[in-house]
Amino acid sequence: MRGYARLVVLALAAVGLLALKPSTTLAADPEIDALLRAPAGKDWITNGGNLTNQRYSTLKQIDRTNVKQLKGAWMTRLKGSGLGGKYSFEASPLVKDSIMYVVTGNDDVFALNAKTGEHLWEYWSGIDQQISTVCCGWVNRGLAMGEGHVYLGQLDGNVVALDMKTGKVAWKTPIEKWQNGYGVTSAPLYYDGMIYSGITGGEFGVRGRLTALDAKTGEIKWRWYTLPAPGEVGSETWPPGTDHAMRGGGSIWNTPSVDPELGLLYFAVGNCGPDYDGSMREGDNLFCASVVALKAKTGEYAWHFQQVHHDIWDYDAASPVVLFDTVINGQPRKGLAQAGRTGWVYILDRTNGKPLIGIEERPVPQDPRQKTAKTQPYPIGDAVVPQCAEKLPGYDKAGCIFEPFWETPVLIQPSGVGGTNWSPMPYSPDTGYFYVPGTVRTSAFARTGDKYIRGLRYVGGTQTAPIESPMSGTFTAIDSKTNKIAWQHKTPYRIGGGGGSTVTAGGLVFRGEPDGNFLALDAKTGEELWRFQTGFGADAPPVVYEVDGEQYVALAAGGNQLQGSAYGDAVWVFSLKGQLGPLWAPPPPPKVAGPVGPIASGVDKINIGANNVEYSYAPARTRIKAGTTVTFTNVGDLPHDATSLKEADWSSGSLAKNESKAVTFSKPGVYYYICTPHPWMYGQVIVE
Ligand SMILES: [Cu+2]
Repeated sequence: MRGYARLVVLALAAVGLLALKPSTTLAADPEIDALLRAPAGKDWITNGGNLTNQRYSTLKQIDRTNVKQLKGAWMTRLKGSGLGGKYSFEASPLVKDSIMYVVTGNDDVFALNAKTGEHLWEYWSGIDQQISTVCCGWVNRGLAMGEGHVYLGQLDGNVVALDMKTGKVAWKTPIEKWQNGYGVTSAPLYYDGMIYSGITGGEFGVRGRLTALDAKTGEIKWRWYTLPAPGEVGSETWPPGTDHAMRGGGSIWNTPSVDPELGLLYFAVGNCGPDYDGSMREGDNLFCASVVALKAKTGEYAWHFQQVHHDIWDYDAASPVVLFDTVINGQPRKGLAQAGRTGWVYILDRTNGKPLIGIEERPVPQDPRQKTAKTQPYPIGDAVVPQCAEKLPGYDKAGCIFEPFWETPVLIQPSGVGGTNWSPMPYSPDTGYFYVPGTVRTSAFARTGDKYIRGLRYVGGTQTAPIESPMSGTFTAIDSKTNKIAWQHKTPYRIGGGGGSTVTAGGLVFRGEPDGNFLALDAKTGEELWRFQTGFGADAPPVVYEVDGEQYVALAAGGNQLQGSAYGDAVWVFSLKGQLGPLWAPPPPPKVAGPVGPIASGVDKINIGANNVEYSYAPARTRIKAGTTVTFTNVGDLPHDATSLKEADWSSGSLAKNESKAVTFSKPGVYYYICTPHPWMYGQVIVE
């Protein structure tokens, strides 16, 4: 209890910080409970730093004046775990009592000495390498901690508790089956004897949910479905007499936050399914693309705010919800903020879900075939990315954020992979700013209509960046009092999809870049103060901690499948006494769109429209020897082709369903190809 009492004093002394009051009844793990409620300091015990998800550290040994001296204290490799093109390394390491716990994209967990990097124990998940329902890279965004365990969710649908001392499995509970389209990629939240876990699968026709488990035993205590059954709150926003809501998506991609005083748990809900086809699901489609508050103990619905009505653009709310306290018009207010794929930050009153600064319902363009909503919410303030697409050759139409589309492709920004995706958004009580990572990209949207088949992709259309169209990012400080831009950097790469940052009382924002650079910025002005090349894609959000009076900043560096950044299995830790210098820069990620994903080696059979993805090549990229004959087979429903983009020197010709064509590649080179009637489909053959 000594640690508990000390932390309470610390929490109460931290004037101006959102110090959540200690519980009146004894918590299941009093020490962790006190740490969760206090501003993050010596330890970093939960994904977002504490229950607010602010990612704000009170440590200030490293500050604006000395950050230039920062060097590597240690770097370690994680034995090849999660090392490869299919993986992303996006986890925030946790640190407690000088031990670091980190999880890789293969759901393997490592305990390290936080001062030296020495390996203490490891947990190898052994997850099935054939999981076919991974939407967006093999990734795990982090761990939770409490009652002597570290907790993780796995891509195979299991939630697992490990003994903190040994890494041995204490319990393992399947919350769903990956074969049904489900998986877990978010860091769970431990709070007062419970583990809260989201679930993914919005692209596989799932019914999203939050699952609460007993932290001691793994027993499932309750589930709250993001898609209402008939008669439940929100069911009136789905067509009556149909079961579209039961496969309507609503993933939870992020770690919830908690206000213990209000007894409320908050999280954001992802896109509706099928993603791009709203024709059969007339209505607002709650609780897709919403922020939801539940009673933390029971899972009872408290309130919601829907960011996008009747979503047909894949506008997930995917970044973690952030709690903050503020003063507006002289009144203290309890705030909540979430950065959306729309490019806006949604700022709400967390007691009731009402807009804190103002969000207006405005009329938007209509397409009756898509059953578009009449109005959409427009937050007052600034968007962090452009919200209108520019016209490109080959496309008839370019539109803005809520432009509808049908079967002819329409270019739209920010698009369902723009704005802020999974990257977290920190908040500093010192500056009053949110630090918002953004992706700038155009997508061509088209509706196709998919048949629902359990466990297969069910997206109803496509959104693809036209080949060689530019992609970049923004990093923006948004003033929490006005929702307006305080400062903004244009970034060379997309940073809204992975990555993220952390802010400190030393007046610094730390953030990584997909090209391997790790940066420190002045939190007030945005001025870049320090930069270090980690040698791998630096796409994970950093964390800050202290051991033996020395402050450290840690970053997982292992690249990101969606960014195309250099993969790795490294954990870098920095301090003022560090001695390690930078590594060579890895190959930078692309700045224009093209085929993404791992490059298959020696594969000479390419299927078009496989796995229920009509507009796709699988594998999209292959590397072959000169002289190899590649067979293109159309297993989709529509006629497609594969035609060399630049040379126009080879083509499969139009292939009807189940037709094949062999193409022999005799000359070495890098060939991009597209489908002539569907130019947003593309693939790559590398001939060596
Ligand atoms: Cu095609």
